[in-house]
Amino acid sequence: MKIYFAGAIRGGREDAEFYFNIIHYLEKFGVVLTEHVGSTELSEKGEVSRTDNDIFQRDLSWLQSADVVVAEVSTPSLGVGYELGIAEKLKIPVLCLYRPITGKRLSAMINGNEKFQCQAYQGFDEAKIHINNFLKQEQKT
Ligand code: 6IA
Repeated sequence: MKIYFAGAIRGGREDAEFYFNIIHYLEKFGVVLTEHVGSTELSEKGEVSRTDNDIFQRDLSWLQSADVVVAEVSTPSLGVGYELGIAEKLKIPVLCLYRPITGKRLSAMINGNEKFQCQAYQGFDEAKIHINNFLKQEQKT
């Protein structure tokens, strides 16, 4: 199974450790195409050795080849929102994980889209349950 993980980069790296843990867990189920998104060494500046156009082209072709998309959407990110819109158009199943934070609400364009499975979680154990349920469903189809 090819898994495209999406998480904020220039949107902010506050949740990088969550991304890292989720990616590590997803690797039990298949290949995570976007493993670098979880790198705790990666700053908001992102990959300096590639141009933005290289990054865009590469990520888009990975997304087109993905069987499923898992996104951590607690930190708002233009790039993640764009990837989710494309995934929907490509009919790729999407799981959006987020941690409810007082005073912040998930965008209605994500939470209100019935094609996405949006699941709140508090800790990593809860995130793992959502991932198991989502991938079990997708492995059956
Ligand atoms: O708008 P953002 O930068 O927060 O968008 C983040 C999303 O766009 C992620 O889910 C990535 O798949 C994609 N993306 C944005 N910037 C990069 C990027 N920059 N490299 C790969 N994917 C990117 C370079 C940093 C690299 C070392 C991870």
